Amino acid sequence: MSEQQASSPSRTQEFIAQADRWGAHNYHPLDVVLTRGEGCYVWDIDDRRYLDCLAAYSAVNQGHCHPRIVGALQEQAARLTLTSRAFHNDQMGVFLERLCDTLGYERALPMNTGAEAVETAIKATRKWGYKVKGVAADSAEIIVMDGNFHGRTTTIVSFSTDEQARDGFGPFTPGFKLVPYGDAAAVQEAITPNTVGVLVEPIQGEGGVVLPPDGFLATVAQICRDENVLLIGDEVQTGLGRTGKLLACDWESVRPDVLILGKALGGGVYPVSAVLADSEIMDVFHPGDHGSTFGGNPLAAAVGQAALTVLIDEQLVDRAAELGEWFMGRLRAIGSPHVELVRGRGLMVGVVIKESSGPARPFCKALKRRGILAKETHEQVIRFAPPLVITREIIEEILPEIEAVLLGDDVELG
Ligand code: IF1
Repeated sequence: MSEQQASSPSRTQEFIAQADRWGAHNYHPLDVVLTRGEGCYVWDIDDRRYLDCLAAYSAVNQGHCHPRIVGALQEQAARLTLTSRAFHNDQMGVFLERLCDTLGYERALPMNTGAEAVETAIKATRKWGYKVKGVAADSAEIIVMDGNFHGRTTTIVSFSTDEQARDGFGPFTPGFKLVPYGDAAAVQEAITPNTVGVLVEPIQGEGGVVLPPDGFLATVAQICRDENVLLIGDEVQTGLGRTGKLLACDWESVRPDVLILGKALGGGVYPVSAVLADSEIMDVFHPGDHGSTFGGNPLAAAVGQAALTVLIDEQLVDRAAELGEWFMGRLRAIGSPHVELVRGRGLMVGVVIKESSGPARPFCKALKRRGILAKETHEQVIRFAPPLVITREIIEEILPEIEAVLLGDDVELG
């Protein structure tokens, strides 16, 4: 590097400094400035290519800038983007019918972000508790799991077990009961006459790609049926093919009473989320009860339709199932002394780094230097969750790089 180069900040450093100067410091991103995305790949401002193994936390299942989804966005954006729900539009009903048909529910309530959909599901469940189950006013309880992640609103962090997610954000919303994730007996034990719902992620993503014991979801679903309690499935991250099934709940043939979708429902180009339920639950909502400026807007509806079309037409669910199992097998076969275990379902994979080898972040930094973007979660876990359009060839191509890093090459251990 020349003297001049060494002294003047690189363009990457300039972009990072600008974001740091003008933005709130609520993230600690890797030092990479991205400018272009296509399929499984993204490029930084110096035209270096990276394989994206995070897929915006499963919001880019269909790959970056999928032409059919971008095309739908462009076509609709040139015609009608936002009407508010004060008026009808010619896209929302078509999208909601498609969504309900695809997922097998009678009704859907469209929102924008995952957290808004989670909040909507909480409101629907509480209102069902009061108006249908007959729970006394303002006494509804929803059972939630240790290690949960459902978004960042003050009500949602009210039941987080992550201290940082709560620090400084009280007072908190009451009406939630924590039980250990994966412990169906504890769910049974926590139920009272005021229990209206159980909110669960089929696999805990941010919790570190944690799978519950086999049968947990099915047992909790049976408990909910027996106790007249709604099972609320948060499939914002695990849904829409990520785990090798359309929904992660499908692995145990469990049908949540209230289903929450987000992320990939927007095809990686626009925030689209939704809550799905049958009429007996969804009809607790009456005009004026709930809503959102952008919820169900024609642009989101057009993008959501295209996102579902691509998912189905390109058989991304089956691809995640086939490639995921094979990929995890190859990662285990590396036999790295730094890897505790490899866990996951489909293309939602967690590589747990041994405490003795230090945190996962240095491994992610080494992966970045080798053209692979992955993100650590909860200190010890490297999450591999590429777009579902990835191919066996692409994985074969990057496996040597992953192997070198997992064996500690170029990693600041400890
Ligand atoms: C960030 C985590 C993942 C989710 C589940 C609801 C939501 C999420 C199961 C809320 C969102 C995102 C949030 C995003 C990073 C990412 C994340 F690290 F924060 F925890 F995926 F694990 N339910 N998860 O995973 O959806 O409101 O964000 O649309 O906060 O940086 P949202």
